[in-house]
Amino acid sequence: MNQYLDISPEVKTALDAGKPVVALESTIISHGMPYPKNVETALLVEQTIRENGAVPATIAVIGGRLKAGLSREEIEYLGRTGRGVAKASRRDLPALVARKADGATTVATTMIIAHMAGIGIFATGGIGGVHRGAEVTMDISADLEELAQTPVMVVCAGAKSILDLGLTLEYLETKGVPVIGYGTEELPAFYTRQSGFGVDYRVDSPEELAAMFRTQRALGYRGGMLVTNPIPAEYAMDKALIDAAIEQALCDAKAQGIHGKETTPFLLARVVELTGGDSLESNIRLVLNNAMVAAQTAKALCG
Ligand code: PSU
Ligand code: MN
Repeated sequence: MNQYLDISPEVKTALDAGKPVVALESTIISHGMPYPKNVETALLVEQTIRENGAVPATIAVIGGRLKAGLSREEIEYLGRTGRGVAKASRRDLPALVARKADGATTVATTMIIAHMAGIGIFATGGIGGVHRGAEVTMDISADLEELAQTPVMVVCAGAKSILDLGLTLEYLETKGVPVIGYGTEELPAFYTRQSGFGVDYRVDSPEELAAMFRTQRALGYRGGMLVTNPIPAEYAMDKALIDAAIEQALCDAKAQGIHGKETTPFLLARVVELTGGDSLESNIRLVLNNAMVAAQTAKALCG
């Protein structure tokens, strides 16, 4: 086992017994939602995974240790400290570990640590991708490179249109990452069920997701798989309303000169402010929905 990795006793017992485990990220806790909703949501996501027959492993860096499986206190700490905890993507791990610091893990880093721990499936809200204007800024999330090289299935609700969804799909195609629609032929756009872009394959059951992932492993591929699961219709947002908030958030980011790793957290927080919390409720619902599908798929993978 990696010398910097700590697997919680509950997660370790489950993994040793071949029981289903689902990884969860912590940037969504510290940088993706405001306190205390972030902590409530993180605990509710864990509960949803348990109710669907799997063990949750929330991932973070604490005191320089790579943690797979957090205590309630650790989740509370990450949520309360919020943006005071470093956002940890792939390039940040060496510094944080060497300095014995704390970090909230992005999709990329959660995949790295999940894979180290032997966890093959991970549920979250939305992934990072190719930003609008990336043909000039070159702002492309490290999440996409991680999907290209780390064998973890990521269950998300697509990506927010703070990104260029078309370019994000092109990038994933180039990198050989299968993009699966769960019960849909269209890429979901996080707050809404449709984006106007098609997915590579539609899959309608956890068993079929498990079969595809198993086959990807058996083929000897090194990369992962992206499962996009649309937000339940009753929680989807009005497209015009959310598009207007995103446009405004993008304008504000430009006006304030936001760049680099601050871009995504800034846009996420600004959209929540502009929509008066409606988008936060949708965000919570879609994460719970992804946790359910991931837990069911983790069970199918063990069966
Ligand atoms: N998109 C969301 N919610 C999030 C994130 C993205 O809708 O919480 C977080 C995830 O942790 C993701 C990270 O991995 O932002 C991407 O950041 P960046 O674009 O800087 O790579
Ligand atoms: Mn970026």
